[in-house]
Order: sequence, then C-alpha cells, then structure tokens
Amino acid sequence: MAQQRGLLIVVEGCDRSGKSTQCDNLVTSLKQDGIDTELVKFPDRTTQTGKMIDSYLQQKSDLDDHAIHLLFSANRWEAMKALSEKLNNGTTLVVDRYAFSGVAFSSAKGLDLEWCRNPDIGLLTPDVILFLDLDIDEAEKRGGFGQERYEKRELQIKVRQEFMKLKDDSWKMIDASQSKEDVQRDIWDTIQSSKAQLKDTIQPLQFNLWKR
Ligand code: Z5A
Ligand code: MG
Repeated sequence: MAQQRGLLIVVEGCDRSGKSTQCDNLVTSLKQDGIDTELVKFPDRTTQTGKMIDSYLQQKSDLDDHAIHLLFSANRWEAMKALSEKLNNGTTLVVDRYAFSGVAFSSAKGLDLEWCRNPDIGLLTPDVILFLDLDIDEAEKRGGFGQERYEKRELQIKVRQEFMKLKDDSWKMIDASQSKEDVQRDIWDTIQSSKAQLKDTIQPLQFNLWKR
C-alpha cells in the first residue's frame, strides 16, 4: 500500500482560548506517538505578506479592510504548495488558525461574509477542525487582551458570532475554559476518535474549502 498522507488538523477558536498552547502540545504528543508532525501558524509573519500583516496588527500601518483580508488569504495561498507536499509525503500538520479566522474577523468588522469566503475558495480542505470555545469573560481573566488591533472585547464577541455562522456539524467543539491539562486530554481523545473514523477512508488531498 502507498504511504498514507498526513492529516491536516486545523485549530481555531476565540482569542486567548489556548490555541497556540494546545497546538504545541498536540504536535509534541503526536510526535511521541511516532507520527511525523509539524506545526503551521497563520498568519505566517515571516513572509512578505506576513510582514505587512504584522505591521497592520501592531497598528504600525493602516490598510483598507478588504485589502488586509486579501493579504491574510494570500498569506495562506503562498503556503499551499509546500503544505500539500508535506501532507502527501506523510507529514501531519497542526495548523494554528486558518481561513475560518480570516472570515470571522473580517466579517466581524462589517465585511460581507460571502465576499470574505471567496479568496480562500480552493485552499486545502482540513481533515479535522477543532474549535476551542471560550467565554469572553474567561478570556479576559487570562491576562486581559494585548495591544494588537483586534484585541478588544466588543470585536471579540462579534468574532465568536461569525465563527458560529461558519461552523458545521463536523467541527469538534472543545471546552477551552478547563485546565490546560483537561483541554489537552479532550483534544487528544478527539484526534484519536477522528483518526479511527478516517482510517482506511482517507481521501487524496482536497482543495475545496467551504464545500466539504
Ligand atoms: N487574523 C485575521 O484577522 N485573519 C486571518 O486570516 C488570521 C488571523 C489567520 C493574530 O493572530 C490576529 O490575526 C488575530 C486574528 C487575526 N487577532 N486577534 N485577536 P494570532 O494567532 O497571532 O494571535 P495570538 O497572539 O496567538 O493570540 P491568540 O491566538 O488569541 O491566543 P491563543 O493562541 O488562543 O492562546 P495562547 O497563546 O495559547 O494562550 C493565551 C494565554 O492563556 C497564555 O497566557 C496561556 O498560558 C493562557 N492559557 C492557555 N490555556 C489556558 C487554560 N486552559 N487555562 C488558563 N490559562 C490558559
Ligand atoms: Mg495563538
């Protein structure tokens, strides 16, 4: 049998919900389980588009809402070839934020949700989408929001509402208000059952995000 491709696992969620913490943990656990795994984070602030995004998020520069939306999407598109190759070579990818964040944040700012989906049509389709759900009051207890552009209570409340419009039955909802250890355990259990479900039925890579 040909080598099975890696899984594309996307971790989305509210601000301060522990995405980056749990992505690191999941990569470590999967590696310990003998699975070749890499972490991917969007936005990737190291590329040319990423540097423009970073400057915008840090409020060092200003951009039209549509233009920054397209930059976030471009930042994903420029990674797709390399990510596809890794997946086809058997590497599992754990992705910290993806196009769902892209649409949720831009539509929360007032852009049309359907317009926001368009630039990401044709991106790699995730095999598993985990959503770390956290109440805004709980999020604020985690040291308060920082200085970046979107770290404001009213916007974050809207962002969660927009995420819920994008959610479908396949999303794995994780209660992110638990201790780090309990969240980690829930994620691990969810990944194990997702892997069991996908076993033997894993499809070649799909490029039809939004039409899963
Ligand atoms: N954005 C966009 O507009 N369009 C797009 O297409 C994309 C993104 C991809 C930067 O994202 C911004 O870009 C983001 C969305 C927008 N704007 N906002 N807001 P980012 O991913 O770089 O943001 P971040 O700086 O990583 O923050 P974050 O993702 O919101 O945080 P997190 O990764 O979810 O949480 P964490 O860093 O793992 O943990 C936060 C703190 O909570 C930390 O002190 C932890 O130790 C603590 N923590 C974590 N878990 C727990 C538990 N279980 N209990 C108690 N404390 C905890
Ligand atoms: Mg993070």
